[in-house]
Amino acid sequence: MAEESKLDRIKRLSKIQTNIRNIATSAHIHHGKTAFTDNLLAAAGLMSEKSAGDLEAGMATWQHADEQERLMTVDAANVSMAHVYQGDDFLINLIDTPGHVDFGGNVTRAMRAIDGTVVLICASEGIMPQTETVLKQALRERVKPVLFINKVDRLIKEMKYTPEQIQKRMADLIIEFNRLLEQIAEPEFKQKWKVNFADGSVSFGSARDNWALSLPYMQKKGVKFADVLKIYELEGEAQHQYVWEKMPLHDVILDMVIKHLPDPAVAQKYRIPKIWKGDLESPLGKSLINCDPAGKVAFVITRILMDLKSGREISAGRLYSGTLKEGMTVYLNGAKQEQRVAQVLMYQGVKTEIIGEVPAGNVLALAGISGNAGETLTEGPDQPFEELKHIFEPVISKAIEPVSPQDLTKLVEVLKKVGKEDPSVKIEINQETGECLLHGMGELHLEIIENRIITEKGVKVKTSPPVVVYRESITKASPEAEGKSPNKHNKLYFKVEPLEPHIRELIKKEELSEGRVKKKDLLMRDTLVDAGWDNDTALSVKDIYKGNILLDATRGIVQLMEAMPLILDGFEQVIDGGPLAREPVIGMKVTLTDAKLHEDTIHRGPSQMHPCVREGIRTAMMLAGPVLFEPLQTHVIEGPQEFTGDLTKLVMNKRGQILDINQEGASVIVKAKLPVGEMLGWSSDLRSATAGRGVSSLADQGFERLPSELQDKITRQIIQRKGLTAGMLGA
Ligand SMILES: Nc1nc2c(ncn2[C@@H]2O[C@H](COP(=O)(O)OP(=O)(O)OP(=O)(O)O)[C@@H](O)[C@H]2O)c(=O)[nH]1
Ligand SMILES: [Mg+2]
Repeated sequence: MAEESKLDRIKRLSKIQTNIRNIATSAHIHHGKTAFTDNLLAAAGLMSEKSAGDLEAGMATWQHADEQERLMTVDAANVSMAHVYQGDDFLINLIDTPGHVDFGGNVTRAMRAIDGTVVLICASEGIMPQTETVLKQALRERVKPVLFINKVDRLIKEMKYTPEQIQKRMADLIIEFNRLLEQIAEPEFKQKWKVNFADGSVSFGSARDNWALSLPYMQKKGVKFADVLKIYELEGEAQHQYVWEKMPLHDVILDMVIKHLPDPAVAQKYRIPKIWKGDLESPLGKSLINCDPAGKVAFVITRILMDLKSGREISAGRLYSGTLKEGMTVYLNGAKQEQRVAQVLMYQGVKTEIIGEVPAGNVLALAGISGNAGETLTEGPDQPFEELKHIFEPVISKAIEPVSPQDLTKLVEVLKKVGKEDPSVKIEINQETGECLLHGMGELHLEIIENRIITEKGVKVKTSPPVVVYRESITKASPEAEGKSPNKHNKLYFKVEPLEPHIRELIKKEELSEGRVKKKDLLMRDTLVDAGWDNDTALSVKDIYKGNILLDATRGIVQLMEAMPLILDGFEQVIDGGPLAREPVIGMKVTLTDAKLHEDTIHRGPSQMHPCVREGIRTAMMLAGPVLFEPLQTHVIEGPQEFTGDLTKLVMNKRGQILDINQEGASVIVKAKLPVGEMLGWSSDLRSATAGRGVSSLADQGFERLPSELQDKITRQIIQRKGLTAGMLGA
């Protein structure tokens, strides 16, 4: 019999749900995710074993030149491979995620596609702020973690630890990891998902040197803890031989992944109720819970790639239910259109291969479909999955323009593609002036995007220096304010007031879902009543948009139902650009108190209703103590102790606030909150303040009121930069 090809094997395994694991790597920047992924690919015969984890030789998952240049992962990379484990064949669909926070949106989206993740921590650096963030991202999607303590070679070679000290260090890291998990996880998983050394849900090793161990594996193979030291008494081929025989990384990791991470059918039972809010008793609901290949199709796009050579659009994602076949027509619930699946692809290593059809429970890719990341594909209109929302928002912007003005149309086209490929960048194109704005997560993010537009998309562009994105909000309740339609036939009355902080928190934590409320939402009512609102107010919510709420307190106005979609449009327009400087609005509760509407729909179309709503809400806002909010970031800064003074000075000079100072060995760890507006050029400032030895990582981000003495100055700056005129501002 002819030997089964690698592709046929993947095809065969894609149908055996119990033998599939959909997983990712999650970690703080540079803790070794890609070296780890390379190791697994090499063992599956999908890349040369010799260069696995060898940075200079190039990581197999790095598809863009900038990743090799900067030696860091930017895009999440999907790979699939088959492994034999204890005589049985398994399909591992793995997503290697980036560690730099600017690319954290890719992590959020990857979590939707998978069920389990290997969290890596560097044995020497330990748990870092970003470890906490990635764990949050995983648990939010009910993705189960296992732990790999990487870079143990550093404890041996650099820190000269004894085996006892190594063991102690690992025990401490496990305790710390579990404490974190207990803090973040939902009650149901707090205990269940703790990792431990004894059962093999923790392993340790060195992805660079291709070895790993876990307790069950050591027992099975008769490897002793002290054998770890022997690795580093050997060199080159002898070392390679030794670890390959006694403790090959892939074998130990597969042991951990296959035993402790769920197959798709097991995972969907508890993941679906969290990420899909439809009726679980409906046919689709049942099929999703059972991961039924014979059920109706439900696929979520988690990543869009434009093929560098052909320019073809590929949509990678997860199939939760049904079977996707080439030629099938599917419905995109976000775009509200039908499209035809031209090809069904699966990954083999880093490449996509045409496969014809794939059943539920797999990570795969489609050609012929053009949607946005987060889109739900079903057979005909159906309940979509919950929105994929990243924990941080873009806070840095740059204006971008083509070097030759005749390239503007091309640039606009390219920007639309860029926005699709990377939903963490927000593209704003002013239709009248042709001005294009890029909003991104940080300076590096925008730099990478700009370079890719030039090198990969072939448009020569220039950009403005980066500026910070502010927010507008209000400080007190307003009296009722009126908005009139241009034809004077319609009048709307609004009140605005600050939204209670605990309600904002509920929206942030997604316990209150954003979106327009079409029919009575009892679940939302209960949540709001529990939070202290009365029943009627809770039932009057019409829209939750970007952290703001619109309530309808009117009674018995005949035409209001009909006019409501236009009123919500107008509300959302105000939220996207407030009265002070057209910056986005946060933390506001708007109440529609009364309405006088023309009987005839002709007199209350969008061109009448939109300005009417905008005028009403913006007038109310101007009477409610409007202020600018600025983005602030909490950073954990680490440097040698002798630089403590320089570090605190640096923070103070940037209007920063020190939250905590701790000493750990020879290092000082400063936790500080800094305004993003003062942080442009932060990495080089930090380097010069600490002779290149300080590092900082982002722990949190939020918006706070800009100090009073800066309100006018910054408002004027934004107005000038945007070229806004008096007539365009205020109400
Ligand atoms: N000493 C040591 N270094 C390692 C080990 N694994 C990875 N590295 C090094 O750590 C650096 C980062 O490795 P990567 O695999 O790119 O880490 P990553 O987590 O994918 O990085 P990002 O994707 O940019 O967050 C490289 O210099 C690797 O050679 C290890 O086990 N031991
Ligand atoms: Mg990487």
